[in-house]
Amino acid sequence: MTKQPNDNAKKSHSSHWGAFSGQWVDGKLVITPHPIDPDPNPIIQNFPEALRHKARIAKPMVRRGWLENGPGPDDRRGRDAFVEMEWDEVLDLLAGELKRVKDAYSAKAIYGGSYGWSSAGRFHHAQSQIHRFLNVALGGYVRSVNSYSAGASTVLIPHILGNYEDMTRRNIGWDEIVEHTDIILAFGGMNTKNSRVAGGGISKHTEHRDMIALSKRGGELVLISPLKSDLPDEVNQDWVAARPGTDVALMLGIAHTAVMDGTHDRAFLASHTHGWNTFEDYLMGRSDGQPKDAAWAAAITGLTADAILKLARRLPGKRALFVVAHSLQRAKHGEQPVWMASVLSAMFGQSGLPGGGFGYALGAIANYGRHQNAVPIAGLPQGKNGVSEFIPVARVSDMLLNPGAPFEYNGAHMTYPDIKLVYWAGGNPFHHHQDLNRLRKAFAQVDTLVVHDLAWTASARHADFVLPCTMSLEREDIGSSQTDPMMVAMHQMAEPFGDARDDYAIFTGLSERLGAADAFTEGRTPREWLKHLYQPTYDGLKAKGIDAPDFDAFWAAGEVMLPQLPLDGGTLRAFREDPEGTPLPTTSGKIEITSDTIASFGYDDCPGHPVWLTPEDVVDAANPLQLVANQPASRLHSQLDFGGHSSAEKRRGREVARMHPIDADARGIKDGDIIRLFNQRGACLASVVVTEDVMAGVVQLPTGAYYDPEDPNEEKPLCVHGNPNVLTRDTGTSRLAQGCTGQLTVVNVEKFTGNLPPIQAYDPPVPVIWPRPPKLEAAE
Ligand code: PGD
Repeated sequence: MTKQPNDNAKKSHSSHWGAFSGQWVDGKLVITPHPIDPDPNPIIQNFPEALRHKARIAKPMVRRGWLENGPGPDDRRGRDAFVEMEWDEVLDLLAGELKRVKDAYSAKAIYGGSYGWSSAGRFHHAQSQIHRFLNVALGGYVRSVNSYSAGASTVLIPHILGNYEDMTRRNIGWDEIVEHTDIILAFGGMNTKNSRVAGGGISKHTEHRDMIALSKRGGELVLISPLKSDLPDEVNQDWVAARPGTDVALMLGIAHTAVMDGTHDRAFLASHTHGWNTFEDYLMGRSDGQPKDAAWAAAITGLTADAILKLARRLPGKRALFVVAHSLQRAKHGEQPVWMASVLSAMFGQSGLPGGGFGYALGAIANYGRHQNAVPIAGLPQGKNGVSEFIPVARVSDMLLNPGAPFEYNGAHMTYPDIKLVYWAGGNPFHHHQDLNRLRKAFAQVDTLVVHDLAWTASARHADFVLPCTMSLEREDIGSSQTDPMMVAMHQMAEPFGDARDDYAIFTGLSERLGAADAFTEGRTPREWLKHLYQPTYDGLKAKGIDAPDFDAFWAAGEVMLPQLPLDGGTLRAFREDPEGTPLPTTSGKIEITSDTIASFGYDDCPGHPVWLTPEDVVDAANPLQLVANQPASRLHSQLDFGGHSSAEKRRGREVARMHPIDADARGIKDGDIIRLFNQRGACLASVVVTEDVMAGVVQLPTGAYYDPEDPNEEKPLCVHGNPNVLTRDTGTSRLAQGCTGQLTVVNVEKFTGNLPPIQAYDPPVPVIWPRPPKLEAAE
């Protein structure tokens, strides 16, 4: 493998946020977006400064308390010292601990869900690596299902429409929208900061261009969001600022108006849907005495009844598309807006039409609304998991704090497993999970916590074993996603930082010690794996008669273009055209406006048809503002938070919150001040931008600033950097999906007038000198 950090050649590479090239010029790494990208994501500029940043982890470390006392629950995690170790020593120690847990409790005591986005390369993809390792070397692990992105919709959509992947990836396409759509109601918007990201990589960011093309053709885009920035300014003529979390009430108001006006498509409802009458009884108030009319919706949403009536009356006769962003369902009762948007789509007879109907998370990620590749792409086989137990991914603290406790999920009565060892690679739970003070308690419960990361995330700081891994720039890989036609040869551009190793090398070292090296590596070096993983793509291209480059030619060229399939509207369009011949894979074979299956579960927090449910978090005297904790624009989640672009977007080193002048004035807060956001769960600092682009009553603080507790010895320390997950509630969307609800909560805000505490989140811990355990010395 070539390792030439000072080689001046331009080298191809890729990330979830775009394809690019890197070149060393005068000792500096210069990153240039791929020339075919019309709208590159500026966050690729986080790479150069991040590469050798002090926040990188240089050496394996083990927590002193773990070395002193051995495995076991310990609330010193996150505030303990670390001891540096050499790789052989740390791998021996960890392999021994893995074996101890497996022998004493079986693989059912290992939680390897290890949720997280890690990096774009398909071979070094950390989730695939860790799952393969745990399956092959330890016989399996307790896994997690679903995602923090789409926890509610992943469970709901199969009940009401069919396969989740089919509905999100094949139902609606941007090409058809540009050509056919008359009006988009974008609930939660289509913010290009989100659609500039695609899992696995992306060569052309086209959503912005497509929205402008639609608008130029006369298509209308209506933004429904508390944040004006959730749709590009050029197409944002119609900002409907409904209170956060009230979209279902607005949708019901629109539906009620259509029924009163007689503008709903009764024929389509009769031929293609199941359970309209039950829902109509609810909508019109026949079953509960409350018509969901515009006046009712106005009181909940903060809009006027007239505005709701007018919005409803813009839809009939038009090719209408109802888009629901991921963010709407990342909240309590998040199933409801997704379900209700599908009902609106059916009511107006739009489901399955080109450019019409229901676009779940369109514009919330660039994997959706695009053509699918016609040939397979690389993916590391993960082996077979011998453990059947799982949790919905966002229930991790519940699991660790309540072993053996019952919980409900999608009609099943389940029990939380008793976890002794948690193994994380490629994710940052102290970024992605809610109520971080509760998460700290949860991580204090386990015997052992292992984290591989490239940087000192708070997750790494809470671990017992911290294993430094390479960044994608420091290794070779293949970047590819099923929805992008460019497969990228990700060339190595730099030597590994310090003693960092690839996740693959770390797992190989552990597999050797656990007697599973051959099974894990199959005898291949990383380069041989890349060749192996490229082969199905090569074969697929050949089978289509395409003059495919062999691996060496692909590697030398830096990329290969893959053929793509035409948009076909997926199963929903086929169902629309022939409801009897090609039924949907739902219980009734139709679009389920009422689901008898969900009704049979008897969940009051997710009954058998969409309903308005009052959220758990409502503003009151103690917490008078709604907090929107959304995705950041300056990085992907918490990745490379310390990079150049992310750092430049902060003010006084803090993450930037935004609030309306009315709320700022009421608190004596001025643009540029440092504010303290707080509620019963925790508190954090942020700098503030005062702007009318955020509706009054709302404060917005994006996720992703590294958690930075001022005094980790406190039960609820102040995060001095601006991580909103110290404030969010750790509760599932409902008993149906148990999805993440991190998007919304309620808080209070005040001007921070104390001495500004320093940012320490990027300072590596200073290792302590510690006598090595006698058993290790004896083994030498
Ligand atoms: P990332 O910051 O992407 O966040 O949560 P996720 O855990 O995915 O974490 C990836 C980690 O992997 C980083 O620490 C990075 O350094 C590390 N990494 C990168 N490459 C490698 C590698 O090759 N090997 C290893 N071992 N590590 C690597 C994201 C999650 O957050 C998601 S998807 C969503 S949608 C949620 N969004 C919200 C939200 O909107 N609001 C709130 N309040 N909370 C959320 N949390 C969720």
